[in-house]
Amino acid sequence: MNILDWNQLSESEQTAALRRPALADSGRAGQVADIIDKVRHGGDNTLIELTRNLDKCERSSLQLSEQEIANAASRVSDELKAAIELAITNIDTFHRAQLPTPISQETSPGVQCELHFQPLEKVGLYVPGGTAPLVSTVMMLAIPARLAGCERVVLCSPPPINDAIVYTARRCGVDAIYTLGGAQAVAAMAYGSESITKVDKIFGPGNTWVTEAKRQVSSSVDGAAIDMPAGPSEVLVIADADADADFVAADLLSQAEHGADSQVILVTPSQPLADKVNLALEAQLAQLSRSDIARQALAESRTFICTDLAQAAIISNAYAPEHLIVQTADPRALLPRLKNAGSVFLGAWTPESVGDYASGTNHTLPTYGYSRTYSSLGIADYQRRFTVQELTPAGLQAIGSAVELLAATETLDAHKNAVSLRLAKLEKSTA
Ligand code: HSO
Ligand code: ZN
Repeated sequence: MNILDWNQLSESEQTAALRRPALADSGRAGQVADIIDKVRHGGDNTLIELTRNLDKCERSSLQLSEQEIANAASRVSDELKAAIELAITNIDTFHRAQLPTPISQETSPGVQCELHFQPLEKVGLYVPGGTAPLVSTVMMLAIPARLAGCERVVLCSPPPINDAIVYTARRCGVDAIYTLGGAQAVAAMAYGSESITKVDKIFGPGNTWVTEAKRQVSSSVDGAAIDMPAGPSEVLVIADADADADFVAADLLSQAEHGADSQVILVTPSQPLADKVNLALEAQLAQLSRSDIARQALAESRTFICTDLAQAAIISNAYAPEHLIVQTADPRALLPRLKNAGSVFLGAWTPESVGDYASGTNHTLPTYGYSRTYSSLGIADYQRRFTVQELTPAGLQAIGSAVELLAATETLDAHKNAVSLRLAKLEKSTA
């Protein structure tokens, strides 16, 4: 990785060095809009035809039958099932703990204000296929959906749908599984078809077709909401001189292998550590099946040499990474200085991989700097909150004149009247 001395860079060079590569306009907006339009009007027939033409898969029904689900499950090894069970237990435990408690608060005597939570009724999950079948993503998306209380949870994944994805979806309580991918899957979930449920919100990662389709359906009133804006995956590692260079390199590579557009950044006050990490990267790259992808990602990645860990935190905060790994002697001491990270991994024994799969936290995280304002996926994303209020006559008498005055100040007479009429009636009845 290219090593840069942070303090030798001008302010504008520092800003440029932390800038993510521009997201190439996929140039697909028009094609995606066409697909969405076709699906809206043509329903299942169009979906079957698109699956035949785009995925080279011939099916008369998009939904997996019970028999197909059972067959897929029988092909998953017991060992993998046990690993899935362990991950499910931890993800369930951590997300269950997030279930919110309603609030009921008397703000002044006779004025009761409440905050309630309600699950979204129907949600759609998208799980990519391709070279890396993301079984873990099924758990990360479906477990909170079920815990939040969503009534219907459906899942789309492109053909040939991976057996472990099917098994995990069923195990996590997904109601219907469709072999359907790309923009057509997003369109089908957003608008519904004869066999596919129209959902309120769509969750999950995808390629540029999926991302563009999610963007389009979420900006249409009768489409569907989406989880968060998408960008390439990224990690920033803060490491001190005594960090294990092999561990640091392994963590950088685990992110780099996701895609050629993944970004990985190392920030360290130690030049010797930076050099050791570069050597370790070379050695480990040689062993990776996806070394081509990782190498491309590393070409766009960099190491910054900084003054100390306090400056490392400032650099990380400015970048706002999706994942932040802290491999220092006392990682927790740095935590109060850390802002804007999607998920933080403390210490040498906490690789990002554990959060990707099985520690219990969600691996669906804001990327591309969105960690400044967006949060890691959780129960809250599958629920809506709303308020309830109820006043007694005494409660209205206590705050009524303030409301009247505020309404009058805004010259909104009808607002004022709604209170005045009632206060007058109360006065009459007590006179
Ligand atoms: N690191 C990815 C999630 C993932 N890793 C899935 C492995 N499988 C984005 O946070
Ligand atoms: Zn990962």
